[in-house]
Amino acid sequence: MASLLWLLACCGDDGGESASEDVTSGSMTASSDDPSATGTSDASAGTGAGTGTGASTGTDASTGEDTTAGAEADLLEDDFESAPVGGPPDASLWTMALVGSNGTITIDDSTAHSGAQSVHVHHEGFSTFMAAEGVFPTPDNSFFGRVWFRLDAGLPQGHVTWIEAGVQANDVDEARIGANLGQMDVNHWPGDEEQRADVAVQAQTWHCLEFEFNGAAHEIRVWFEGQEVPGLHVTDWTTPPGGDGNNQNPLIDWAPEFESVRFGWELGGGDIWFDDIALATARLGC
Ligand SMILES: [Ca+2]
Ligand SMILES: [Ca+2]
Repeated sequence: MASLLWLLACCGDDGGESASEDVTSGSMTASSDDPSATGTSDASAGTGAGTGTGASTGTDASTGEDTTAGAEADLLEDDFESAPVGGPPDASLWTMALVGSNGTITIDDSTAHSGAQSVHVHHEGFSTFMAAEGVFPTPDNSFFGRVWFRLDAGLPQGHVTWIEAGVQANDVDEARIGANLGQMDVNHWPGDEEQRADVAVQAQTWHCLEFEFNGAAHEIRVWFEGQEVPGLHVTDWTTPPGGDGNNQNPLIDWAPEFESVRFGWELGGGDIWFDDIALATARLGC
């Protein structure tokens, strides 16, 4: 009976049960829409915003943290500037991984973090991903990533995944970064262990996300706008102190053999853009 009660109390995969966890409109409003921040032309010019990391965070402290990173993108780097608009991303870097999808993944020049182009994932159906597989295996079954992402809407209440890493087959053995219940989350499958944290994601705004999948240490770390998100630091998947999650039982030696890292959208539906995706053997910074 106790386990039944636990099941009833936990696992908000459908996102529909916790209206009390409303985290809309975070207080850390960025100043990136302020035209005085760049002083030239309009926001669509892009290049100024691409170098001005301070504009997206607005704090000297976070800018300082960025300078601690800065490794080379020694595994993969794509600014989505060379592939034709309206077509798929560079096939030498990306494998389409659509499972039960009615979505699309296309190069887009309507918005960009760097240059004039980004990649737009429009998701309907089950799973709409582009996968980087040629970089694996990586040393010690570990790697870092950095991506700029832009959501059309804010963080959804339903459970969705935007980045996942694991074996090549979908939903077999993987770790995920996405959102649930209006928070960002990290999530493990199978098992559905989850940790969540409040992160000030704004609609129609480019944000920097960094991650580390450390398969040797069975660890995940996540940085948002150059600052680590403690609630998304995974070791044994138990809910961290002061954090949110659905697991109280340690999960040991959980890391998959990383063969693929996928960017896109799984579950729910919506639109996300990615730009300046980079993978490396050390932390890159924004
Ligand atoms: Ca670009
Ligand atoms: Ca998946």
